[in-house]
Amino acid sequence: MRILSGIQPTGELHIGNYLGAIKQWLELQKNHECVFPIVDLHAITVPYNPKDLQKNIIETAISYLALGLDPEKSIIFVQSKIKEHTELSWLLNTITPLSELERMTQYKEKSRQFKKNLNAGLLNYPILMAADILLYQTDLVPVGKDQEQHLELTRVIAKKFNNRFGKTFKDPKALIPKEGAKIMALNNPKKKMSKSLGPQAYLSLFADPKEIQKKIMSAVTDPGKTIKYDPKKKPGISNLLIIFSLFSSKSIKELEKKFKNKGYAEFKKELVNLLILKLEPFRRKKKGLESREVYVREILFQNTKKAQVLASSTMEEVRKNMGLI
Ligand code: ATP
Ligand code: LTN
Repeated sequence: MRILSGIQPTGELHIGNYLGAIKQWLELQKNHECVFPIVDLHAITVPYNPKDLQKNIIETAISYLALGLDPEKSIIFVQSKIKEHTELSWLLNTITPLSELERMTQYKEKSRQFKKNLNAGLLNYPILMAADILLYQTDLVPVGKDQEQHLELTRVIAKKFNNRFGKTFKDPKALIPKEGAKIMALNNPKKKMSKSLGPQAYLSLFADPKEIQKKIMSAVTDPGKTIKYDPKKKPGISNLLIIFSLFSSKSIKELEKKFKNKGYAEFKKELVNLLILKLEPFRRKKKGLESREVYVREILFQNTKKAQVLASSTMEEVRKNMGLI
């Protein structure tokens, strides 16, 4: 099976990105052909600074390697290096209903957030994402819950194309984890943890012990004292319970029992210790790679060549089927 998933180089990767997506990637790369573009063309649909973008692209590549993505097994590259992504995106534009794009939740949210910079790219964002996926004849797309709607739209686009021009694309499916598909922000457990919500909202996967302590101890919790999983009434502590459970491989039930007569502070202290232990290897590995940018760029370069072969092959078929010379 072919697996594909992307992350925008918009800042530091956080535990939400890991639990929702990257943890699955690490499992999948053991037995499947995986393609992991760093989707820089998606990142420019919101206001950004070109210098920061360049830095973030390399940072994301370094982070991928530090987290354990293996460039011998998985194809890690920068989306904009393969022109076929934009080419296919344009072609898919011509068959995508405007009404589908306008009802996308991410578009509605981001267009509210960036009222002053409402560009067409933000609306067409899911078409570029569909192009990423369909270009590589993807079977499975491991993502967090927030991307489910975009995946459904990708399938609609693929079906429409295949009906109109003959079978060209595979029908890709979303792979969303049962637990951890939507980790909430530490400073506001009613919002999704996001890179773009600012550093108080997320815990970086490369945070040092001091930062882990500060962020977790000050994470917003709920009135009351009991450590109980109840996302509606106790969103703060429920979010921390999910994080604890997924990093410790203990069930939520087990944790509720363990912390039955204990308060939030004690629970948080144990979570801090757990996260220090689990995140330490990531931080160590990233530090080592930071001084090896030439090596990282070489990996991206070599992997781009592999991606290019796959992308060119699909595009040849697409052009032929659409009647382009
Ligand atoms: P941005 O703030 O720039 O939109 P983000 O932090 O929301 O960034 P993305 O680059 O949009 O991250 O997402 C990368 C991957 O991580 C996607 O598969 C997405 O579904 C997943 N993901 C993002 N945030 C979370 C979260 N809070 N919980 C679980 N999965 C998440
Ligand atoms: N829209 C996604 C990022 C993304 C993606 C993809 C995910 C772009 N192209 C292809 C999976 C497959 C997001 O997380 N915001």
